[in-house]
Amino acid sequence: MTEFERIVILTGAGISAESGIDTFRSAGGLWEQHRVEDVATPEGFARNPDLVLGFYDARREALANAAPNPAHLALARLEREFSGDLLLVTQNVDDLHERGGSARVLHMHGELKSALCQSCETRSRWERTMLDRPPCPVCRAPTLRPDVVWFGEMPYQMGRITRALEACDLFVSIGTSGAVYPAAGFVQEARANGAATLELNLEPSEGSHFFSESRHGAAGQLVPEWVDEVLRG
Ligand code: BJW
Repeated sequence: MTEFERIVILTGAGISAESGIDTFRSAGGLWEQHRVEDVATPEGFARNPDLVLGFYDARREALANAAPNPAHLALARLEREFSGDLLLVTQNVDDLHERGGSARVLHMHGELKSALCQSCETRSRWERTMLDRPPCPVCRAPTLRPDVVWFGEMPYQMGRITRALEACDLFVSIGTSGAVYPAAGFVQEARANGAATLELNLEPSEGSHFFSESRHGAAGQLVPEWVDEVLRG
């Protein structure tokens, strides 16, 4: 692993599973409890805003009782100690990477603790509920929505991610099913540019066959082991 100088890491819900945060597609996961079309699309929000605001309020509240696990901590250690370039991209809307010590995290699907005003388009840090229609801190309109990326919307910072995938020599995917694009296509973009590709996931993901190496098991064990390997040199 020592030969790598530019690493891009993509994380998904599986990295936070051992912190007690529900994943989406597992048995008993969020998509068994709610219809995706109802809670994770702009159309669902337009149809029933109370349902969607309540869904995200409950997840924001659950986050308060969760703590980062050894996988989050290991990636923070990698950021501190790796001498090359590192980009950590997460599809997760939780803040467990930051609370684990990562200072630079790109949240491509937004953040639970951020509000997007539909009137003035300002993004504001947000820790409270939205179901009660609080005013936007900037324009005072009661038009806040969760600052998350729903199906049919453009994920954040795609230009920066694409450039990093073009330049990286290692792409690592951790705890994601590979079911949602554009993130699911990152492995092929990195491979097309000659990067090595590694998957760390509980089970083979939908795109497992695209990776040059796959390791299967719990992120809380696999990620610290892999970080040790990289830093041992
Ligand atoms: C463990 C573990 C442990 C468990 N240790 N592992 C191309 C083809 C087909 C369709 C499309 C396409 N391009 C776009 C689309 C449409 C659509 C899409 O992908 N649809 C699919 C259903 C096919 N995509 C979009 O609409 C996206 N926008 C877009 O494409 O814009 C246009 C565009 C064009 C060109 C370039 C760029 C853009 C937007 C997608 C938004 C997704 N939003 C959500 C909700 C966010 C807010 C919220 O959190 O509520 O994001 S959906 C949900 O899925 C969430 C997640 O971030 C995302 C991925 O889920 P993830 O993280 O993979 O979780 P799971 O549960 O699926 O998997 C967990 C994995 O962990 C499993 O494998 C477990 O085994 C594993 N695991 N415990 C290690 N302890």
